[in-house]
Amino acid sequence: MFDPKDFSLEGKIALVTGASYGIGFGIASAFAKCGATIVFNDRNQEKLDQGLAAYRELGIEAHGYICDVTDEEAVQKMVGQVREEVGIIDILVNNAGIIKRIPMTEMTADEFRAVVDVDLNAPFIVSKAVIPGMIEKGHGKIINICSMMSELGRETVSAYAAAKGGLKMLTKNICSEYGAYNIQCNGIGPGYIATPQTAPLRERQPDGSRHPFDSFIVAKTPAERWGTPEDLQGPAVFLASDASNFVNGHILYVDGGILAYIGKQPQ
Ligand code: NAP
Ligand code: GCO
Repeated sequence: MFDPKDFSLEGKIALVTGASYGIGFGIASAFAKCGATIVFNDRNQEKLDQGLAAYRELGIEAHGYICDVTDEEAVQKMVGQVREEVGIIDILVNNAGIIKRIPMTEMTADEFRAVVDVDLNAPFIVSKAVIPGMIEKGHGKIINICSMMSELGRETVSAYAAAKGGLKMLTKNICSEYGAYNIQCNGIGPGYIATPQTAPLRERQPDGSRHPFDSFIVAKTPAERWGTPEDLQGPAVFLASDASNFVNGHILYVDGGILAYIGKQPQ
């Protein structure tokens, strides 16, 4: 029988990677409001301290760790430390991500690898570290932050699109491989969200007018606006909660309708 408490995250421990600010911070804050204990990481002390202060401002006592998610040894160490200091992780959000906007024929193989390392290899590394604890506990939720680029391409983002397309399939594979252990692995595919990652696409022109890409996104989105990290909070809570226990291997696009829309017709 339906119980609204199924949406609660009371008593759950959630690790959100790269969550000092941006989408990760928004998702972790919502989890905390629903009762979860928050664990997050960043690459350096300064950003970690900024994150801890931002959580405190919202009344959230988050646990912060310095860890580069591409470093398997460091990730294993962090997950072990979290287990000792906080407890076994129930919810993992693979949020940390980077983008390099470079035309493919000008991109070096090292630049391509660097993007794939953070956006695809790291979700594998962190999930691998966390899944054994979830099996031990008898349940687990993994949410991979995918992208419009899990479905679509565009100029300059070959590495990002390849990684986010791969992340969609890693999501389906974790579902396939660990669903029998009561682990649900789903993805969220955000539309264009106003965060530091997309700031260059929204920079004002010297004459004060909108960046052409900014206007393009507003025109391409039926909601006629950029998304915010807050737009992702409800969907993330749903996928982290018992309310979604039979939802597995799904990518939930939260995009104001971009993927449904062919775009404005020429006048
Ligand atoms: P953001 O503002 O650039 O934040 C990214 C976060 O990831 C930062 O905290 C960053 O930490 C962290 N990070 C990057 N590399 C890391 C590493 N190796 N180890 C640990 N942390 C690392 O990005 P965002 O817009 O919030 O995006 C969050 C996620 O959503 C990404 O996966 C992104 O691809 C995805 N996404 C974004 C959009 C969008 O429109 N904004 C849309 C779809 C999907 P530092 O401070 O140390 O750099
Ligand atoms: C870009 C953007 C996107 C978004 C997002 C869309 O340059 O096209 O950065 O890739 O960040 O992932 O869902």
